Amino acid sequence: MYTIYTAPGTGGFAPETMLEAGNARWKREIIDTEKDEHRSAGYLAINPAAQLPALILPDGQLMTESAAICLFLGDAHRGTGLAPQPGDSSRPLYLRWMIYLSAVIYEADLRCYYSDRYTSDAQGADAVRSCAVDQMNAAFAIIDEHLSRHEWLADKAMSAADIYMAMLASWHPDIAALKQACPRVADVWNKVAKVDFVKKTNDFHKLW
Ligand SMILES: N[C@@H](CCC(=O)N[C@@H](CS)C(=O)NCC(=O)O)C(=O)O
Repeated sequence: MYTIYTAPGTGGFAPETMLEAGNARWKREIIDTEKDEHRSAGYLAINPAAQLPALILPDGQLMTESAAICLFLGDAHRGTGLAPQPGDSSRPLYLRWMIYLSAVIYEADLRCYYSDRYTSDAQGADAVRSCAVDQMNAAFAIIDEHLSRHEWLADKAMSAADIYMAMLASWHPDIAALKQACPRVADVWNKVAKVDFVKKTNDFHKLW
């Protein structure tokens, strides 16, 4: 049994779609960030970074980092077809975009939504936020250009990277502007949103 520490609307979304897709045995432990439960001693003992998601594997190991969890679950439940395997020509693209999404866009989201944590200047948060949105837009534009030549991020078939991208797109502070600037990102997001296990996960997360 997997246990995922999560909350609606958070980065638990992508790992949970992988658990659903893989028909894994799993359960949610909901951590209420509004009540600061992610900073409680109990949760810090699980994830000292005070972030969601965190996953306990059936053998008791802890995993954090949403992209790493998706990569792990994609390999552990490879029957889903959501993780191009070593030897598949799509594997390099898959790894490239998973890391790019997590390292560049997720991080820009954190600078946007927690901007006061990224400056010691009491007046600096607005500038951090606006710069983060510019960086998000530049990164989505790079992805959109890639999607002009590839049907999915990893080329031939939907992968965890497309699901992860849909999650990040849904967090954009101006979704109408994102869809207009990046129509191919919007198309992939639409296709991802129609998949049954994604819909089921979104019933809990309500990202869109
Ligand atoms: N790099 C981490 C980032 C996780 C993260 O920042 N999660 C947010 C929710 S989407 C969180 O825990 N926020 C609470 C806080 O930082 O106070 C990952 O990909 O899992």
